[in-house]
Amino acid sequence: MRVVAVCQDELVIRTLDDVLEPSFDVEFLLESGPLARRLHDAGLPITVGDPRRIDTYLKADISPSTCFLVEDNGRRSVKKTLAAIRDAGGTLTYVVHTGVAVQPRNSDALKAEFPDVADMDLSELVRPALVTELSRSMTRARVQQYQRYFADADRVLILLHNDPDPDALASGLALRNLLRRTKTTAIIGAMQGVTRPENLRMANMLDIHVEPITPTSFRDFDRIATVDVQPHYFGGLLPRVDLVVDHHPEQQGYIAVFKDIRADYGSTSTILTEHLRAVDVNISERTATAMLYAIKSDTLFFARHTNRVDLEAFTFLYPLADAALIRKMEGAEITLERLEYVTRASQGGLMRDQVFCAFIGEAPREDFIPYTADFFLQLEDVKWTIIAGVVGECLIISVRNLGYSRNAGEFVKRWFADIGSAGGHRAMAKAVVPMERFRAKFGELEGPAITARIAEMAEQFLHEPAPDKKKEPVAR
Ligand SMILES: [Mn+2]
Repeated sequence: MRVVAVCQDELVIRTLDDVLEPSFDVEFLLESGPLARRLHDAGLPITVGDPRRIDTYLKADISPSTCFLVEDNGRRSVKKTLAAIRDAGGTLTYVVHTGVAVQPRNSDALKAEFPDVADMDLSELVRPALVTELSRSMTRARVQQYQRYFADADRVLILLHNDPDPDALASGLALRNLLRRTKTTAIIGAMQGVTRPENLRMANMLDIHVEPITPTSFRDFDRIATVDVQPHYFGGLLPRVDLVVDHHPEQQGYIAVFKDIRADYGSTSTILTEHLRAVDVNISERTATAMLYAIKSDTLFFARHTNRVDLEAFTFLYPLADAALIRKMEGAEITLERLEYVTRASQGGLMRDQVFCAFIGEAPREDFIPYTADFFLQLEDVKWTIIAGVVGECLIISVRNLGYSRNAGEFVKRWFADIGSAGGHRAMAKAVVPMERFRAKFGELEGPAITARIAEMAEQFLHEPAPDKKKEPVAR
């Protein structure tokens, strides 16, 4: 495509020449003068002519697909230039503002006279790249600090939460990568272990070994980092760590030498993608695949709480990852066992105002409850799901929503914080309440009565005015 750029400033000309070549066939139109001669002698495609005269363009042999860039540096009106281009038959015209910020009134006046002309602001074009680059340098400084701090350790523990999910597993790999360590010098560990079938499949397919860790083994490590979880989660067993990288709301009650907590990010893998990019670490296909899967899974493929940065990390990782392997890892999440709990929920559940609630009775494993909550969120017309079930002595309540309504974390805190642990994100939350305490607060309820009581809680909560935004505790 041919581009005729009408510019007056050397920096703008040289920059545009650099940027547009070779994708565009660019030439610069300048009035005769020392700048035109100098740039011409330097080999730039310079044409000399008066940009305010029609015949300058007629001579230049323009076609309807010629694109015009007219620099407006604020020193001299570009109206005559725009009129000449228009009268010569130019149709694709852009004004590039390079001077001090455009006065809206001038811009409006220009718009009124030349409605087909599009506006661009050089500073707006430069801003996104520059801001990203500069914030990356802040991340770089932070990453280099913790890299140095971990460098002399013999053994490092990267601790995940008790039932590691794809984000935890991928974050473990990513941090090990950032610390430039192997599986013998940086252990990825968890107090319990991977249980959900698709998470086990991921760990197997990507060969991620999660070592069982006990609180007494903490002291065998020279440095400890937690990813996708903060130390308070371990209930006082881990009062001090060296590094925390997490996307759950920030908690008090522990000491971390370094931390990077960004509660507005959709996954911890998103944060760690930025760390990896900031220090230019080579990302293996395995790590990229794990991280891409983690972002997909933590954001339900961007269906819930997703930040622009999650999309950026996804875009960055996608060409580095094995997308076919991700499809295999996802497999069919549905198992006969899980279907059993989905069936229970569908038989005993209540649907009111796009809120689906169900008590599914006893379950041998906790993951049946969030699985059922996720499952019903796929239903047409469902915006909230609240699924409760009994595992051992506790009632587990999993809450999911589509992320643009009231906060799920606030819901569980509103009803359960006083009798158990309760917290979470805007779009997903969990409460764990000893059955005894649940009955003490809400009465001797059984089966359908529990479903009905939970539906009432939802109705009441969703009709209460939303409180001011505050920091909230986390739970899974
Ligand atoms: Mn996560």
